[in-house]
Amino acid sequence: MPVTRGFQRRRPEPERGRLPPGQYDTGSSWPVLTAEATPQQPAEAWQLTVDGLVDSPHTWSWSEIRAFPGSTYVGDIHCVTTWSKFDMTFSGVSVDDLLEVASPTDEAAYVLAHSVTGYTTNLPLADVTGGKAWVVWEVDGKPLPRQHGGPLRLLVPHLYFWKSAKWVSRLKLMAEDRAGFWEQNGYHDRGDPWLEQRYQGD
Ligand SMILES: Nc1nc2c(c(=O)[nH]1)N[C@H]1C(S)=C(S)[C@@H](COP(=O)(O)O)O[C@H]1N2
Ligand SMILES: [Mo]
Repeated sequence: MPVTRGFQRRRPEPERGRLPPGQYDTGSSWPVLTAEATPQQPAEAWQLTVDGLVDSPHTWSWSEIRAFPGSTYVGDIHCVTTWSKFDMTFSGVSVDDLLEVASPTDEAAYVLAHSVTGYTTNLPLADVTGGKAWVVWEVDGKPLPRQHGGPLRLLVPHLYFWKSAKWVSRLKLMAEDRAGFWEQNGYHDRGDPWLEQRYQGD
């Protein structure tokens, strides 16, 4: 169907309701939040493993990861330190595509994401399936900068951004939930920005 132009009034963007409670718009700046030293391992040496409660544990090389059909997220991100950033474009592979190869067992209910640095973060399996999570290597059409988790980071934009592990190297599927780095240090287990789940007990 042809697109009708001209006489349709363009609706303004619905800005109201876009910021989760307690968040502000960081505008064009993109803060860097890193608890550890930035790893220097070259991209070509990068590997990504999906293991734990799966029928086919799998490790992909850098070139194998990038050979997956591409998948892009366009939207907002929300950091627990109260900044949100609108209209980001991240590209990589959908976690669904990785899990289709690895094939989680019936017992798998949680994921612990690991960075090469030792940083970890835990997620319910349901929060990384159904088109809600990616492993990305591009932002705004360019390689993901090192300080922002390049060459490879997890992206789970519907949860606070600490769940999006930078320099991701492993997704381990588990039957039980196991607290990651910030979760052990008082952050909320799930981290839904719309429910303002910042800290344990929120
Ligand atoms: N490996 C690793 N991943 C991490 C972090 C970190 O310290 N180490 N910080 C988390 C937090 S608290 C946030 S808000 C985002 C920050 O990503 P950015 O630095 O690209 O903005 O990464 C998340 N992933
Ligand atoms: Mo954060």
